[in-house]
Amino acid sequence: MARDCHEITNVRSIVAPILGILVCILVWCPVFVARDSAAPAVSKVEPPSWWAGHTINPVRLLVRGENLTGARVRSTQQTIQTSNVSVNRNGTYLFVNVSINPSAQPGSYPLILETTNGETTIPFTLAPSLDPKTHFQGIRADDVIYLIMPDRFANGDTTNDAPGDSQPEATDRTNPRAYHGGDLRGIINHLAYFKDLGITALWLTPWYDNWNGINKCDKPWCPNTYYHGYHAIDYYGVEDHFGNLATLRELIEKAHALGLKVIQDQVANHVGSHHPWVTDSPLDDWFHGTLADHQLNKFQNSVLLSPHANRDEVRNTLDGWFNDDLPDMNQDEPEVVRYEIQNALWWVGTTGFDGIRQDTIQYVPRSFIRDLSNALHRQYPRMWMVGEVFERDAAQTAFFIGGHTGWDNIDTRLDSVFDFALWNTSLQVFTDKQPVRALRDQLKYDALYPDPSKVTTLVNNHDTARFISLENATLEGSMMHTAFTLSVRGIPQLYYGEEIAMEGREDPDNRRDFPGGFPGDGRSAFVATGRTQTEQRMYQWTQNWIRLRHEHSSIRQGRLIDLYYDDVLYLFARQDRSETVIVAINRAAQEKQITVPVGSIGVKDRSELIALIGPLGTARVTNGQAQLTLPAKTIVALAVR
Ligand SMILES: [Ca+2]
Ligand SMILES: [Ca+2]
Ligand SMILES: [Ca+2]
Repeated sequence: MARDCHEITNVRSIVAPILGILVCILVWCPVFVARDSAAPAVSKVEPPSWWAGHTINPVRLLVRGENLTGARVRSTQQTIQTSNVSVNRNGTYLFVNVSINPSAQPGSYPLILETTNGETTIPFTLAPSLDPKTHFQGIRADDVIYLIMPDRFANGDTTNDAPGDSQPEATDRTNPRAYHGGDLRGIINHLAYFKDLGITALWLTPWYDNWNGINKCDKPWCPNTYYHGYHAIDYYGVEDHFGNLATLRELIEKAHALGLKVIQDQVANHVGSHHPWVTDSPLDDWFHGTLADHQLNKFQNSVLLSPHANRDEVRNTLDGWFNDDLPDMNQDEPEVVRYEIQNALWWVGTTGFDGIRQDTIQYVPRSFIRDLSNALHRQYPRMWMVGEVFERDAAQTAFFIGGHTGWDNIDTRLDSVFDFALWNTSLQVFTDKQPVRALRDQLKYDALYPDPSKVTTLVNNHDTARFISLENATLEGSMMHTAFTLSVRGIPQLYYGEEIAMEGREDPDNRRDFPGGFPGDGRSAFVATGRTQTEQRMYQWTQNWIRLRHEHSSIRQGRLIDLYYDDVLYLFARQDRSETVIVAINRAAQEKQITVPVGSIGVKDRSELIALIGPLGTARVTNGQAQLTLPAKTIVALAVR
């Protein structure tokens, strides 16, 4: 605005400057004065709290408001200091560094924001730190993870089914794309169920606040909602359909008290299209592109692996908007990197959970994955993050796991990736589409991983059809697939309902309500008496294999050694210093006689192989071999004694 006045007064005449000044005073300046005279206002502070003695210090606040142009920010207390203020072009976002003296005590530390037109307060608090002995525990191969979609698991609080601003048809259990009413209270109410099954960690799909409106379109699936949680409108908010921050903290504390860990689903790659940043962003380059002008991500994912890829294909895959709809966060902008790293750490420190699942991690720069991993581990040494690299090619998943340096000289330091390659092979094998030896053939690519025991193996997830609904699927196949996932190397992850062989084709059919979780359900699969015979058989089987895993360190941590493989059989050992367990798969419709070369894994003659799971007698080892008769269409486990 000063420039406008200057241009008008810069007229080369004697009269013009006077006229110019008069125009400024009489016409233009009152307009600007009126606009400028509005007092500053603050509507959101991110993060709203932080900690003294934190590895990130100063913390950089992002303040949303109005009339922030020219603002200064100061602290009224000696123990915290402000610096490096910057304000966006519209005067609607302000960044400020806050340095916290390590001796500062928890409490309220409001900051004063001043412009020439007034002052206001930026609320900010220092929180007490949670006990690191009982929080931030990390995930390891001793754990068994259970994935839950909160909206579809159990409705423990009907008062939050339709928050004030939602339309009636947004909550509709007959519409697979509407909210169904499940929530955090429903999960709290069923913690004992997970304990009974043997689960040690719960992964919840995102609990960020999502838009409560309904998308209308001319497609068959409309109207649809964001019940799934992947379209955040507030990186610091809890979805109001699920509960609030207090409910979330209660869930995590109660889960911890029972020995259950919790994993947050984070989405650094994108936000939802209804996020306020879309129409007014903190910086011009906050996103890759704008709503009007951006690339569509073509998902050419292999260009991320290839050292020979061209720049345009790589930029499309990193910068393109997911589904053309989801604003892609620009991690090439340092302010975005700081914002997202602080956000990730704020959730950990505020709620005390134990691990992170990072959505679509391929689409953020590898340098960002590294910086985020380092920041997490620096503050919370046991913290664990698994990345979704949804690829059936182990070369690509292995490229993203930490512990080795890629051709780009980057070690992502990422703790784990999902093993979609082995998952896919297991689905194929146990629906008779590939020979059983394909399991061994896939596992040989473990050579690509710095430590294959760190991958996360999955039975299924919320983006894939349920096992029992696959072509050629049988209950026996489902049982073998689950048992294999629970006995092979890695950290196993189940998906709610697979333990009762729930049906469901592609998304959203694979996200049906858990039976008994909702008011009015005719039966409850949470208890044995409410399960069908098939459900109970699958449940007990899953429970037995989880128990076996908990009871045998070799299955959790031991080396995996191939013993025998052909079109219908695969036998492998899991072996550590203290024990050897043999897992034997027979997919054939007949029982099979097999001579197992156990001498090759150091098992001595006259040892016995004793069945841990499965209808097998005891076999004695002679001349380094054991004769087994494997029952049809099942998987058995034997201990060496
Ligand atoms: Ca509810
Ligand atoms: Ca919401
Ligand atoms: Ca991206």
